[in-house]
Amino acid sequence: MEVGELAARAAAVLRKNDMGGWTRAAPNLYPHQWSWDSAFIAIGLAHLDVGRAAAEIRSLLDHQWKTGKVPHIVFNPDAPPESYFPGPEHWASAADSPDAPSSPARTSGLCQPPAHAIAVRRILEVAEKRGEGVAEAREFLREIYPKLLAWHRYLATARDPEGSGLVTIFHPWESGTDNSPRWSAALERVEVGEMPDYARLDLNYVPDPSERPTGPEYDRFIWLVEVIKRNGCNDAATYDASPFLVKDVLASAILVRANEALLEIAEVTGAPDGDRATIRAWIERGRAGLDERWDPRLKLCLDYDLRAGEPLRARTIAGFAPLISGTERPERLRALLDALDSRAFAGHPNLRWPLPPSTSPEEPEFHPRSYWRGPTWPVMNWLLWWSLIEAGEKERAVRLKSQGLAQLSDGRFGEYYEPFTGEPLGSDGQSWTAAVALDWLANEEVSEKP
Ligand code: 2M8
Repeated sequence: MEVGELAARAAAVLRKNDMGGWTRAAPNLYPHQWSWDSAFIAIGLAHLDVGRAAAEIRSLLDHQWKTGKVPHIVFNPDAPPESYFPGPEHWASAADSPDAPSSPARTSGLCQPPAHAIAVRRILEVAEKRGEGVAEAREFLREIYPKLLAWHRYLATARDPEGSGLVTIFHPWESGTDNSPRWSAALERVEVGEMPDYARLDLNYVPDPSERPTGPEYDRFIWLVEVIKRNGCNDAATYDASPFLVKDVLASAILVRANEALLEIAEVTGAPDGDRATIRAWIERGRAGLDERWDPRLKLCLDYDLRAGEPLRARTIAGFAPLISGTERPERLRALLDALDSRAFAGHPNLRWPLPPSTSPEEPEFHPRSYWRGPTWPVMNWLLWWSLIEAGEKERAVRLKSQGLAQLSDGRFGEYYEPFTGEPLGSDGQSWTAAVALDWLANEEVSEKP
């Protein structure tokens, strides 16, 4: 498909999923607003309408918790109860928490990787590049800065009481890579207790169950939600009680870059020097924390299980965390690029396109159709492309982008793709897939009005 046509189709996906000021993650499978999806969606929207991109982030942050937490889902009040599980009814106790937002729409009690400041800065960058909406974008940065600062402070404190620089998560959903083998060993240690029966709804929309998490995984997911609810969605209590307590290197790497973006936002908005010193310290601590989790044999960074006191050894896309955060060590960048090019990732000879699968095909738990256990995710390709540019690896970045666009050239904007056949899997018309396509295409000097 010709690039103008692809951009027009991507814009149409975002228009179709636009619920009036916020965007559902997918037409049927995900009828609500998801936190990190919104960040990528805003990046795509910036090329269509700066005001609408700002509204995407604003509407999410309108539901920020009093602790600074940005909820992983803001529920669509008009979505029928049978559309998504666990929905607002299941999370009703989250609304009862003294920390919950007073906004009328309900939220989940979890959070997701903090890509939002990266998106906010990009809204201004895109406006400046296009010469349109610059004043509006700057005004938005001023408005949103305190909320972003509170969000990052929450992650640096409530989610890192050890001061390790790494984000602690209480649930695989908080990682955004739900059924990744990253979490297998930690999940196996979780014993599911007594809880009410539940019915999954995701398989109503994705008929091939091999594309979604398994039943035993879902039991653990729902049990962990139960534990968090029983602890009143209170961070300190959940920290003490949750059988799943891990340091997430991907979220931590995104936080490092988000803090860099926040520092620039602080410059633009003239924030106090004290804030800037704090943000700089967070960046330093984040990079140092990731350094500690480096595995020289795998040439990847590993998550850490706080309950078992050991690293979680699985070769997944999250292992590229130091590439995403940026590293001051040239030899580490070299090692990461070698790993990326190797048969374990984008160099595997049977791939349809040389794009890194979410889990290494050499990993025993690799499954080419199963969600975060193998398929290629366009949003991850975007993140790696952007990270390669930040690392000064422009040629590689150009190659990755052109392969990433080739993958999307059928115009279906799948949620994820079978890495060997290129078949789109999960949901079609996935908002963040369309959004990253728009950002890539705009960098090809193509833009479309909504
Ligand atoms: C997927 O996760 C949700 C739970 O949060 C689900 O499977 O129901 C993940 O891919 C996650 O990263 C993403 O934000 C969400 C919406 O696209 O879907």
